[in-house]
Parts: sequence; structure tokens; C-alpha cells
Amino acid sequence: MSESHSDTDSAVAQFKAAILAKLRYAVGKDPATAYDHDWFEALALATRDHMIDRWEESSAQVERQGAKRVYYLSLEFLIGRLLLDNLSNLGLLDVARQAMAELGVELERIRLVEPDAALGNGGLGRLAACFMESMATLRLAAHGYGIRYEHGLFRQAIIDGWQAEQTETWLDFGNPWEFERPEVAYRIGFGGGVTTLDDGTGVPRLQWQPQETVRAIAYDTPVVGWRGASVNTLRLWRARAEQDLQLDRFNAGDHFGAVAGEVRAESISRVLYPADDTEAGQELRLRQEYFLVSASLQDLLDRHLRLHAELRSLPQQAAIQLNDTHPAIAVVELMRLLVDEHRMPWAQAWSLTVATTAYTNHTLLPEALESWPVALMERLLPRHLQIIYLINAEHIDALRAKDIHDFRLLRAVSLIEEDHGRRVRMGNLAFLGAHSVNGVSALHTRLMRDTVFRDLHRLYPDRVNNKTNGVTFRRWLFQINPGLTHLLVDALGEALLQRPEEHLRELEPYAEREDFRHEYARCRQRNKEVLAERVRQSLGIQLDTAAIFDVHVKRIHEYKRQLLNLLHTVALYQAIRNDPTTDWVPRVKIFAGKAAASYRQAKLIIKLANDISRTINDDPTVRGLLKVVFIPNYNVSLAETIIPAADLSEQISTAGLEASGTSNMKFALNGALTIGTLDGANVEMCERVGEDHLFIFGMTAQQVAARQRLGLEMGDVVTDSERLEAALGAIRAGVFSPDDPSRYVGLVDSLLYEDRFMVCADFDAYWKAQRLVDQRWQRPEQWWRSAVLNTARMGWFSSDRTIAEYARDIWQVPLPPRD
Ligand code: 26R
Repeated sequence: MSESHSDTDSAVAQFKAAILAKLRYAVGKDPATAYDHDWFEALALATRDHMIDRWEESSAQVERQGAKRVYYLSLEFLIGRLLLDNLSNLGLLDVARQAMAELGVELERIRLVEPDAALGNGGLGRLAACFMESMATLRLAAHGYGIRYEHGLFRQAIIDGWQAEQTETWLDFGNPWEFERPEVAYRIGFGGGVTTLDDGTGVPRLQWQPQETVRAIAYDTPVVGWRGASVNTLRLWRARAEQDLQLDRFNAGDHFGAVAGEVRAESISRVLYPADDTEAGQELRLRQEYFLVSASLQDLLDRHLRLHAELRSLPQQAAIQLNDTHPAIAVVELMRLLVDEHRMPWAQAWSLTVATTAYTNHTLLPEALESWPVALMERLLPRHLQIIYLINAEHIDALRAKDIHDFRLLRAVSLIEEDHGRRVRMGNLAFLGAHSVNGVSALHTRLMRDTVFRDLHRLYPDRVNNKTNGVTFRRWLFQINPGLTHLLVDALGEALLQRPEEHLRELEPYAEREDFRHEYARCRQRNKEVLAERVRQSLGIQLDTAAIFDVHVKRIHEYKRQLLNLLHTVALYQAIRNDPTTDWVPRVKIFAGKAAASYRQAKLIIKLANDISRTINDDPTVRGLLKVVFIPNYNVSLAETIIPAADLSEQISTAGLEASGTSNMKFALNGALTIGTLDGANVEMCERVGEDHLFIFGMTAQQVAARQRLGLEMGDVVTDSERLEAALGAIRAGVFSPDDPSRYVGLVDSLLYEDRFMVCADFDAYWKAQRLVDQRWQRPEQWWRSAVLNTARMGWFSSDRTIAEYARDIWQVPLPPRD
């Protein structure tokens, strides 16, 4: 037996013993009585043990070297499952699989028991999770700070075609990855007023006297980089009451009243804000934002003071990245802590704050730009409102001093919106309080400069910069597509695993090799069969795996234009019915996604997708040519099964409205061809992959803006397009909703008379692009050549590249050498 074999054998034996020990001593079960969940927990705990020493070493090393730390503040971390992530980054996946097999348990089954940590809504939250993994891989000293929501994003059930929201209870069986740190706790204040103290220095001292305080308790999850490069911490805060129980009230018989304070305090970390746009839970949301920010800043200032004993060096030692404006109150809280608590002069505090803070914008949609009513801010955070007024006054004075008196400009750049009831503009606050303001794709950054931040950008022309998003290839290629990964490693060698962003391009010549394309296509085929089997089991619908798997999965939102795809689906259905003997290219239309609970139009779109699905799937005339499925409860884990099985990736947002997109990258990396608009990162994907290997259609952002100025009435557009007219007509007439024929009248009319998202205006171009898709599919050598080239040319979209750019341009931290 070779040495490496016996090494593996002993690693397996050790791991097996560790799992059995965890099962017995931590879970309290033996193999005969263990449920799948018990095995999962034992395996997770055994895996976690392998992270601890590296974790300790990583933080000791950072401390020794005095490295600058990056603090990533985010209300969302959309992590998903961690078992495979951790095992494969630790290099233990095969060992674990073998150990479990020897225990008579299949890893593939056990891993499905882990609930998704769905502490995020969509792209922004998932980006934060990819970034955490990349920062550990690149060995940056990074800390993620977030909230440990008891309930993550709701579970979506489809009942009679409609979305129903059910609570997600991911913590029911405990969370084996986290460590509770009850000793790491901070007080977070709310309400009350501001008093003036005279401490004898002659300078009056303002201090906030909160009326209410809650405690933030830390829960730490280790985040391991590729092959254990380093282990960082994701620190999530849980809200607890100062006092769990008011014993006097309880003893007096008021059993509910005795815990009221506890319920109120703990509601802060109870549930993730489920909107992906505006619909508000207002006050609670502001409490959540401040809770995260205050706990995290107290924690990082404590650490800084412990290590450096002074605060002036803060910007040299710490970079704070704000993930959208959600944690933007950090600018104000940092000022409060420095000035009120640490007695630092205002001007110095301001320059430290700006030098330390950076802000990432993730959306230009006006309804998603946060602002808080001044009255609410005054009630909840009175001292913060004063500080905001002070910052604003200095800001406006500085402009006047530069001889800028244009009233329109001053109003536009003010932190206070005066027009629709007074509100605090969090975007402007984040912009002013940060030395860097970045967008997430080249187009989005350009639009930031030209639209929402136009005036501020002119005043601070060096502030806005671009950092095009990326995704972690460890999860979104290696883990979710082991078949393809194997093929790539066979072709390019193990170095690919180490530095995929560099080595993928070496795949290009393989696109010309028929045998390789064939193997590549076979991988896809196997992935499609896995997905088809899942759909059969969960929905009872049989899918033809020889058909194009045409996939549109993401949050349901009007600007993402699921409606455009549904109109194409209906038009295709009608075309096939009208002409059943043409050699149509078989299609499977796959939809999935959640709608914000209060977003009525989005929920109606889900119902329409389900109505169309039922009607088409029941119609024998199109059998074998067209199937439509809406897969419920889209989440990270479902994405992991869908993405490697996709032939065609739908990225069809109205140009100018999708800041970047990140699933577009995951699909293309796995070799799906994109049908898309010139929006977000699609533009850069097109540049890098080559326009012949994607299907780009529709109006550009500029054309959209021009068309909007002409008005949103689309009567002419519709009468000019027979297909569009027929598709809209059928939906409007109740062909897909015979139980309620007028269900979609309002929806169709809104497209006709006020088509904000240019669905009608882009329809014909979209139809044509879809026919080009069919043609390419009918020439498999071309299709698979394009697919291979997509994989080969997507290296740049690694979140390792994105993080390296943040490190160099924004955080100014050197990347330590990697092995
Ligand atoms: C404040 C509240 C209403 C709210 C608004 C918007 C809460 C959450 C959001 C989600 C947004 C900002 C989001 O997820 N944006 C997405 O960020 C991704 C990562 O940068 C982009 O790829 C994607 O295009 C963008 O929509």
C-alpha cells in the first residue's frame, strides 16, 4: 500500500472515531438509535473541531502582525448550508464521505438535513456570504458583523398557485457551527433624551440618556478559507432583554406582563426584514439597523483600544465597509462614540470616521433608497438626530464657503429631505461619511454618477468607484458541479482548484475539441437528470431532459421582468398550437423565486406563472415540446441544484435597473448561455465572454431613459406586434384563469397603459433572440463550444478578484502571500 493510501486510511479512521465520539458525547446518541439529524450534528461538530486550531492561529497571527482589519457590516448574510463548504475548504470532503460510508451512513443524504441559514433576501446577502469566504481564502483579517435572526427569510409554499409565507425555523435543532459568547455583550440604547453635563472642563458635554436598553450577545461562526488558508469570524448579534423576567410582576400573578420587556427587546433579532424593496416594518427595522451598528462599533472600538490604547490610529487599523445604506447609521454612531463617549474633538472625529468608513450601493431603484422620518429618528435616536443636523450644517456651510449657493443643489445634497415630510436620507449620509462609495458593476457605477449621486459626485469627484461583483467558485463551481469540476481538473490539472480565476482561461482550446465538448455536455445531462428527478418527486411533473432547460430564478420583481418571460412562454405556446408540425425546439421553462410578502403585483406574477404552467402542461397538443414549472421556495440550496442543470440563463431586467446580478455569473461559470439585456454585470460578461456566446437583446439603459420620456403608454407597440397582442389578449381574456377570468385584466392593462419596465417595448427583440437560441441549440457543436467558452472566460468574475480590488483600492490592506 502506498504511503498516501495509508495516510488517507488513518485520516478516515480518525475522523470516524471523532464522529462517533461526537455522536455519543455531544449528541447523546449511539449509532443504533441515531436519526439522520443526529448524524449531521455529529459530523458537523467533528468538522468544526478541525477549524478551531487554525481559527486561533489566524487571530493570533493578525494580532502579532498588527494587520489592518476589515469589518464588513451587513444586515444580511445569505449563507445557505455550511457542511460541504467547510469540509471541502478543509480538504476533508473525501475523508468525511468515506468515514460516513464506513459507518453505514451516506453523506449525500445527511447533508440535506442541514437547514439553510437564510439570513438574507437575495443578491446583496449572498454577496456578503461569498465575500466572507473569499476574504478567508485571501487571508485578509476580516470580521463579518450581522444579526442572528431567529427566523430567516420565510419559506414559500405555493397553495393553489398563490405564494403563502411560512416561518422559517432554522435554529429548531440548534446550530452546530456557532459559538455563543455570552461574555461578549454590549448595551444598546433607544429613546430617551439628551442631557448637558458640566464636567468642570468648561466645555459642555452632551450625553444621551436612553430610556430603554437591550443587550447584544455575540454568536461567532468560523469561516474557513480554501484549504484552511485562514479562518475568520462571522459575528452575529442576538438581542436579549436587560432582565429576562420581572419577578415581582410574575409573583403578583402577571405572568405575561412579567416577560413583556423580554419580548419587546428580543423582537429585534426575531426576524429578517423580508422586503427586497420598500414595504416597511419601519420602526422595528430602524431598531435592527441601529442594534447591529452600535454593537459592532462598540466591539471594534474595544478591540482597537485593547490593542492600541488610543483612537487616532483607527483608520490605519480598521476599515468599515457598509453593505448598502442599511448600516449607514454607523457614520453617526461612530461620531457619537468618539465625541460623546471618548471626548474626541468633533473635527478629528469626523476625519477619522470618513477615513475609516466606505459604502457600497446595491440599487438605484428609488423605492429602495432608504430614508427615515425625522420624527421617528428623534423618538428612537435623539442624539443621533442632533449629530446628523450638525454634520449637515457643516456640510452645507462648507459648500457655501466654496461659494456654492445654488438652492436646488443645496437641497439635493442635504441629509434632510424637506419635500415629502422631513426625512433623513441614508444614501447621502453614507456618501458624506465615507471616503469611498462604490457601485457593483461598471454600468451601475456610471449610473450612480449620472443619477442618484450626480450632485454629490460633482462635489466629491474622487469618491465614487466601481467594484464589479463576483462569486466564490469554491461553492458555485466546485461544490455544486462536481462532475464538471472533475472534467476541468482532468484537463487543466489541480492548479485549477487553487487559482480558478487564473487557470480557467486555459480551457479555451478545449472548446475546439469534439471529445471534450461531448464530455462537457454529458456532465450537463447528468445534472439535468438530477433536477428533473427532484421536480418529479416534488411536483409530480415529468421533464424531458433533452429539451433546453430555460431557467429564470431570482426574487420576483417587476424590473427583473419575469412577466416578459411569461409572455414569451405564452406566445411560444400559441405558436406551437397554431403550427404543431413545425420542428419546434423542445423547451422546459423553469421559474423560481420569492415575492416580498406585501408586494401584490409580484405575488400575482407568481400566480400567473402557476396558471400558465398548469394550462400548458395539461395541453396534449404541446406535449413534449413545452413544459413550464414553478419550483417553490427558491433558496441557496435549490439554486445549487438548478444552476448546474441550466442550459439557458434568463437575465432580462429592464436595462439600467439591475445593479449587477450575481446569479448571471454563476450560470455562465457553469456553462449556461445567457439571454439578457445590456444591464448590470451582463455588460461586462458580454465583453469578456464575447458577444457571439451570449444572446443580448433589447433596449440599452440610454434607450430606456429616452423611451420613458416619451411616456409609458404602449398601445402602438402592442398593435404592431401580432404575437404580443395575442399573448396579452389570451391572458387578459382568462385563458389561463378560467376559474376567475378577470384575474389578469388589471395586470395586462398596466402593461398597456403604464409599462414602467418596458416589457412590451422589448418583447419583439426578446422573441427574436429566443429563436436564435433555438437555432444554436440545433447545432450542438456550436452550442457546446459557446458553453465551454463561457466557463473558460468567466474567471474574472471570481469574488477573489473583487475582494482583491476592495483590498487594494478601498481598504488599503496588502494581500498576504498565499501558498
Ligand atoms: C432597505 C430595504 C427596502 C431593502 C432594499 C433593497 C432591502 C434589501 C434590498 C436588496 C437590494 C439592495 C439587493 O439585494 N440588491 C442586489 O445586490 C446585488 C449584489 O450587489 C446585485 O447583484 C443585484 O443586482 C441587486 O439587486
